[in-house]
Amino acid sequence: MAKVKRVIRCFQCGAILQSDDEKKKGFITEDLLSEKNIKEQRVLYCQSCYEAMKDINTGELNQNVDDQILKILDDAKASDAFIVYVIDLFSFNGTFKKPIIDKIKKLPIAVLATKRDLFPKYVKDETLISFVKERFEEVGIKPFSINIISAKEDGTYKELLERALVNRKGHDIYMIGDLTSGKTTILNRCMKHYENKTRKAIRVSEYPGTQTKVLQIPLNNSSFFFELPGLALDISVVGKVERDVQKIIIPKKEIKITSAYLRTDESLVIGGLAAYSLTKGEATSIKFYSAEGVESKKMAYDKVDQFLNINYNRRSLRPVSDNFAKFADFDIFEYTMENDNKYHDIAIEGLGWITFLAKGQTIQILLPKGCALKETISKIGK
Ligand SMILES: Nc1nc2c(ncn2[C@@H]2O[C@H](COP(=O)(O)OP(=O)(O)O)[C@@H](O)[C@H]2O)c(=O)[nH]1
Ligand SMILES: [Mg+2]
Repeated sequence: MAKVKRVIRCFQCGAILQSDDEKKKGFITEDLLSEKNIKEQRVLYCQSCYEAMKDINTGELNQNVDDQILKILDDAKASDAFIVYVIDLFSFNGTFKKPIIDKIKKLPIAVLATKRDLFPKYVKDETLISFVKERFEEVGIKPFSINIISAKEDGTYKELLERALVNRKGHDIYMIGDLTSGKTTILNRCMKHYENKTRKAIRVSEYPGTQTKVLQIPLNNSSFFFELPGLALDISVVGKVERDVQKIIIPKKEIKITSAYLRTDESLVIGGLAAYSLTKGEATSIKFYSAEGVESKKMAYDKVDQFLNINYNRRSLRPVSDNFAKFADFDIFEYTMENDNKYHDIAIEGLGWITFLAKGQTIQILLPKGCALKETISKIGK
């Protein structure tokens, strides 16, 4: 009788893995191609794919920064402008783009964190503020101020406008923020309280020296408010899926919380887009935070691949994106948690996050390729 051996392929390029010839396709070191790794169905990559992917997520993801925006921010920097930085509280880790941060970090930055209404009432504003503050400090920004706001409450906008006008100390104001972070909503509310005391008109026109259209609002005869184009959501799930999928994953009302209890080798699959799996450690209660329409389902870890394959055609667990059809369209990362008995979050940018007590578990996350993952100590978790 012939012996049958399972052929193991690279999860990325599909090459058959071998550890005989480093110069040939699919090479992987012998220790990685061990019986144990194969038995445990560890995801394996050939050496050259692994090298090519190393920087993804652990280093810097492939973020596009519009040169024109950087050019505009050169002016902001040179003129000591006041920056209004708008973030969407549900998802803003993808907003931090190093070239942009480098231009603005020495300027006074007022952070407006929008969509407060997506969070339950019991979450205190101070909690959200300290979360935002930590994230900005991580990238080297000490915000001048942080305001937590919601379009559902009209009261705050007059005060915000007045404060910005005082704090700018006569300098221009530049508003930046991701696409769909809520800039237009804020501007519309503030404009109700704005009075044009100049002879200049409010207009959308090319920013001097660029081909980029910018909203310009005169503040007095020598200074302006500029609204920059929205920053691309290039490392967010939102930026990688079709419009109808975006509509499902962007929350419109209070975030849905799904509870699950994962034993070792169980997974919570999130539509056809992601999965959180407990691959090592004791059984763990998790909570998954997402938009209302995002469906999730618990299953055995070793059924996930097959399920995603079938679900791509059947669409029984939504949302499913046409852009994420096969293995190679996803990334897999593994977090080995501390054993600090504190609540931690692991967020998939634009899609949601899980919260759980860290007890040294290994959590594996499958997510759309090129999207950011962020692990933090939880502020609102329990
Ligand atoms: N729930 C909620 N939705 C908001 C809030 N602010 C903006 N939005 C929604 O977020 C989406 C993007 O807002 P918009 O102001 O156009 O963002 P912009 O792309 O930065 O100009 C729209 O669907 C808004 O209705 C808010 O405070 N709460
Ligand atoms: Mg807008």
